[in-house]
Amino acid sequence: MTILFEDFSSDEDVYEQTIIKVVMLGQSGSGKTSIVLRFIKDTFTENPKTTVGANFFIRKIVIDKKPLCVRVWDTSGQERFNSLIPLYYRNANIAILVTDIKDNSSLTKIKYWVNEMKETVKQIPIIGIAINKTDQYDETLNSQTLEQIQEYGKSLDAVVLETSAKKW
Ligand SMILES: Nc1nc2c(ncn2[C@@H]2O[C@H](COP(=O)(O)OP(=O)(O)OP(=O)(O)O)[C@@H](O)[C@H]2O)c(=O)[nH]1
Ligand SMILES: [Mg+2]
Repeated sequence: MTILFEDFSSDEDVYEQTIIKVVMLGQSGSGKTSIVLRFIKDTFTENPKTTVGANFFIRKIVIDKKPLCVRVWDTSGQERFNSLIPLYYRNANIAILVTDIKDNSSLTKIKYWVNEMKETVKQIPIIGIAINKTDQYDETLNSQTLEQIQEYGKSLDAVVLETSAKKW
């Protein structure tokens, strides 16, 4: 499979034809915004601002010569915004659940969102799990969390990827 990235500047009509709606979900600090900014701008910041509510990003890509317009809703992981999140996952084609390999509680948070989606949406989005911050992986400290997230991903039949927004 070939994936090409292009600037979102021209031929918008063509790219409006196939739209993929993606929602980022996961605990505050797990790296949702960092992954999105890596995807959109190929940048990384050590101290980004925490997301307030949700932010919208857009990028067109070409997969196997097929142009796609990817629309990403990057949501906040802060509890105070929990009531807003269904607005963003309700119409999504893909939900990317982001976990932090160093933080077992980030697994609890994605389980929470999967259960919420199952209870409130007729057809839940395709689920991808990002096990993020793998550049900081320490086998002694983090292998159990890694295994638990992988097992959970398998139980959902989800695509599970080990990621680092910092070291691409
Ligand atoms: N080492 C390392 N740090 C990362 C990575 N991804 C994100 N970070 C750092 O983790 C912190 C939180 O990242 P954010 O992208 O703001 O996390 P978020 O999930 O968007 O957080 P909220 O907006 O509060 O929900 C920042 O200091 C990032 O620089 C990664 O892959 N590796
Ligand atoms: Mg964020």
